[in-house]
Amino acid sequence: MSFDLGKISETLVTGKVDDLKTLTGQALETDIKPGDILNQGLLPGMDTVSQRWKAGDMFMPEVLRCAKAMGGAMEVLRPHLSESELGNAGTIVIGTVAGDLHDIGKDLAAMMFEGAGYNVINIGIDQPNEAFVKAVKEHKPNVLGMSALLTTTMPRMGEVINSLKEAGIRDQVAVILGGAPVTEEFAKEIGADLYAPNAGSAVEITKEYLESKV
Ligand code: B1M
Repeated sequence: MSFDLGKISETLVTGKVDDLKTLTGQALETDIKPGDILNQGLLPGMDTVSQRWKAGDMFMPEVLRCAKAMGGAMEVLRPHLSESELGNAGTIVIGTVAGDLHDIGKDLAAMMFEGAGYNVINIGIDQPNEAFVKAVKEHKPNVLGMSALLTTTMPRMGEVINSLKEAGIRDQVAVILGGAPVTEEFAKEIGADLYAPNAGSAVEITKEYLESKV
């Protein structure tokens, strides 16, 4: 049975959650490999979303719908993906720092990372500094992502980096920062490795950084 994976990409871009789940299920009934459904159907769709968003051709509610559709499709697909097809881009621990309840941008970044093939451990909002350190020790991610939306909570990011140093694990993980008030200068100043102005670029910046370290 032939199946056009382009239809999966197109449906993802329209953000139709149920249609995308149905199509993903139909693709699984063919002889197409689950990894190809991800790599040739879903991920190119997320790339398009990311590009349109960056170009200003798509707005936040639409992007969130697409990310939700991606999440739904991944629920259908995940049980069929082998370990090597799932999360093989790396592992990222991501969370919002202590005192900060904003999670929309952080979750969007998490979904973008998941869509790009990362194993994502989302530790949530209002996470004390120790929770980040604990998660890094436990999951040994390639990347630690922190989000802050308040100028009053941004200092927690530097504190987490210092705690990683004190725990002797700073050099084991790349640190990426995001959130509306965070800037590249701030990220450099506190000793983070990377800064991403938006969720789509976070994935690209991280990918380039990890590849440069191989
Ligand atoms: Co609040 N809030 N809020 N808020 N809120 C802001 C951030 C604020 C700018 C509004 C304003 O005054 N104009 C202001 C902060 C001022 C400042 O510090 N400079 C503010 C304030 C003051 C507050 C309260 C203190 C209000 C009060 O109670 N008096 C309070 C604080 C609560 C707390 O956290 N302790 C508060 C509460 C809330 C709600 C709970 C009501 C709600 C959050 C709901 C939720 O997140 N579930 C809320 C919201 C929705 C906002 C605004 C309106 C929208 C934030 C948002 O979700 N944007 C915001 C005003 C604004 O930004 N225009 C505001 C959409 C989201 C996709 O963007 O999060 O920036 P953003 O993420 C972007 C990038 O930054 C980046 O990618 C995303 C997509 O491009 N990114 C990452 C983010 N994290 C990343 C991580 C990465 C990579 C990229 O890798 C790790």
